[in-house]
Amino acid sequence: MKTDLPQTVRLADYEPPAFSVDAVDLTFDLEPQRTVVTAVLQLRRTGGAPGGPLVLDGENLDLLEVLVNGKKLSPPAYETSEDALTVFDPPEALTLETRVAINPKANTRLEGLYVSNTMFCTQCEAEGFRRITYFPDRPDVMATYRVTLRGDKAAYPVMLSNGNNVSNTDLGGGRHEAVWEDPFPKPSYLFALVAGDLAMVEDRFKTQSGRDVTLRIFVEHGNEDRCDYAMDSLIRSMRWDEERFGLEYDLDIFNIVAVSDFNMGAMENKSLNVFNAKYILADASTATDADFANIESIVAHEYFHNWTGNRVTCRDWFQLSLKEGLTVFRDQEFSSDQRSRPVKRIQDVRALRARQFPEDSGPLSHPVRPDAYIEINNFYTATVYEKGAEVIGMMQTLLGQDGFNDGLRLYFERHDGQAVTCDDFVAAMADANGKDLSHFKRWYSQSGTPEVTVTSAYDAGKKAYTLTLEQMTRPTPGQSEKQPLHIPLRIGLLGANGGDLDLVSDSGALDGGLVHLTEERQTVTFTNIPDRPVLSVNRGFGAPIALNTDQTDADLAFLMAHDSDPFARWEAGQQYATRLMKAAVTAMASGEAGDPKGQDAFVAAVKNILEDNSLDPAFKALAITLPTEEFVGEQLPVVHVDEIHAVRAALRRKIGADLQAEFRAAMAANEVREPFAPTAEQAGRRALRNAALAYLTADYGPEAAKLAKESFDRADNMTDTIAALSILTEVDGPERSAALEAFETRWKDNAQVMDKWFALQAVASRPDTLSHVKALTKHPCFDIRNPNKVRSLVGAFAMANPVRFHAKDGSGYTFLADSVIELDSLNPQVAARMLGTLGSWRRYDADRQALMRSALERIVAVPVLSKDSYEIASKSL
Ligand code: B3K
Ligand code: ZN
Repeated sequence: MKTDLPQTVRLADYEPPAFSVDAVDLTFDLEPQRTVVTAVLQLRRTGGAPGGPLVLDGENLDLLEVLVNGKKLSPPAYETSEDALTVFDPPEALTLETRVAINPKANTRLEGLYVSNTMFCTQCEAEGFRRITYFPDRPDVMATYRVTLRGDKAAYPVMLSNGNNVSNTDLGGGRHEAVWEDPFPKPSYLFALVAGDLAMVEDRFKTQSGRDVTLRIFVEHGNEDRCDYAMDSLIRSMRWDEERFGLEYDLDIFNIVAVSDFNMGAMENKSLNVFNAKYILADASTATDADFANIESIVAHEYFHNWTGNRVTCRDWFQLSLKEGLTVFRDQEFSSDQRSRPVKRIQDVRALRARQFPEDSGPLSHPVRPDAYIEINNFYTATVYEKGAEVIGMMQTLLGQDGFNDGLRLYFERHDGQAVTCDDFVAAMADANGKDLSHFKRWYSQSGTPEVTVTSAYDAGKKAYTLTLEQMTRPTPGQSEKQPLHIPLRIGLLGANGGDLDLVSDSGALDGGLVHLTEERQTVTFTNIPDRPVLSVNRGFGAPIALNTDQTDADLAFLMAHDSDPFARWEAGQQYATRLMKAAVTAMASGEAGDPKGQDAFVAAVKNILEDNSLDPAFKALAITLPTEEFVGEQLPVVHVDEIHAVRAALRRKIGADLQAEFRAAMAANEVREPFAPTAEQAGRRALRNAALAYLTADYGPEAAKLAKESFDRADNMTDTIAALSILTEVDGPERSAALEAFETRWKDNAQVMDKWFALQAVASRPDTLSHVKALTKHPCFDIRNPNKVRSLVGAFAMANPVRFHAKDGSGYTFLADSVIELDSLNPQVAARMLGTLGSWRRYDADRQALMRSALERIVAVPVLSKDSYEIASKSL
């Protein structure tokens, strides 16, 4: 908790550790309210001032004993403070033994060792290990660990830690002991332990070199039959990483544990991944297609960390994207190979635009490699993760897949077992390919989304087509001057028949279909172009930029129908719809009528997509979905909340009304009649069927209520159930409460499914939503200590319901601030996450600005505020 103003940590101040730790021996005597941790560290001076003290991190520890080389110390030979243990005059090499007591049961932060239901579990990344024992808790201190767990045999029959289980002993008196040894040196943030009465599901995997690996998933009793998909995803990830990158698993055992109380999605602890149960447990009746896809990608992500993160880790937390950007890139590639690559790309771009673009244009904008932080947990951001992955993807574009693989091989050759930097990664990529990536590297240090403006000119006489490309990045906090970046742009020119023209240019910037935009302004001239072509630019969204072009509405409709790049087809539709909605919002905000006629051509283009038999249903579902209200808001100088909501809803109603027959046909054609399977193919049909249903019910009238209720009653899987229920939460008839009650009665004992029920009510655009949300905080299934519940109710309301969260009277802001303040004293990490949406206050009208600011000011003024919330709230102001 903040006593003085919290300190800023800076990359520029990095110093190597004064002492390294060669080996760690930990013993846990596990009791929920008083666990005693004995740590024996083999330390060696490797830096710092000669003769300087040994300083170890430690927070919330009750120190019982300190021994150096077997001799007990007393003050003043050592000293403790709120966050450290200092040992004076330490020998150059020493064995340090400490004994501390901690209270896992009282740990509501869910960092360090805590109790979830009745099981013990840990979360150490980023700085949780210091809440378990005194240690140089920084990623560049890598050591081998031996861990002894002692606990009640009946309460904790399962006791797990990293590495191999080397012995199990009955201690008598109802207690037992398990010893685990991890042979791979690792940073403390990858330490984990789990103890509890857990059920287990087991499978096996044979690696390409013939190692037999035992795979286990531990869950609460009763959930054993909901682990199949996670296990299958794990096996597919292991195979894929061998095939794509030649990376093989390195131990004989790999464990996953699912826990109900978890601050994030999952954690890649060496050989003992701990997961939010939400991303393990699934079956047709409880999980949606989106849940299955998330499980697949998160299981893969954590598994992939074994090489990108664990074997090679980060030197310091500024380098977080070294492991996170790279591992996101890897899990995205995996999912693309398992499912549809274009569909995956569209989903990833939607997520990037929804989360990273606003971050990058707001007060919390930071580079992929940040250079300062107050609380590192605040930097597990869309920028570090998703923009970081885009930067890796651009390197693959620049080097080609083979060149990229060579770079990765060199990276592991050089750095296996080390804690390194983003510079080391780029150097391996550059050296393996004989390329200079120094200009490209600005993507790591420069924040903000580059805006690229493309203007075209066609010279009919010369049959030449010239593009002028200009890039600009707006100032961001701490960076007023911006430099041009190296932006690879995939370009296509479509001829009158919709096919791609051959690209011929004498410009050095063109390389295949790729234009390298490296300066502020460049021109590229294509020759031998018979007629004015239609331009397709930034195909595949190869660069994470915002684009302005001089494409006409007709160009966009043409691209929607013909572009050979599926991403670009989708994107053309999004740009077209955005254009129409922006115009209508601007007109409405200034009291004008607008020009609804312009919308007919767009509806015709949507009809085209629906009826194009060459497209798969998953793609169609995405292509007919309008950009979100948030996305439209970002394209406007001022976010006119109510007008945007009204305009988007009206456009959806119009599309639904104009294409009734087409949507009915799409529903019928995409009905899944065979038994449920979580395949991409079935998921695609369900997505299109449900998108069609949503259009047919877009007016939320009595007919809509009937149709949605029918669909709800007939649904035999969670995807269709949720699709219907999300419509029913908007209607006014009796169908609404009937469906919500039926759902609650059926699922009240399943926490994960109830999360969906909370979230649906929180995102309903009805005027009475906030009063429902407030009432739901008193529901027996709601618990402010459970992060999933907070995210489902408070998070969904504040982050996915713009029209109600931004209610003109400020009630949404007040509710959020109250929730954040209450949560901050329990779980700062989750509290800080919730308040991010207030940071965009400058984007709204004057009244909302004032209300949002005062909510932020109220949070900053809390006398005992965590540094997590302090950093987000104060930087937002
Ligand atoms: N590395 C963890 C995230 C830890 C977050 C700490 N606040 C999960 C992941 O990215 O795989
Ligand atoms: Zn990760």
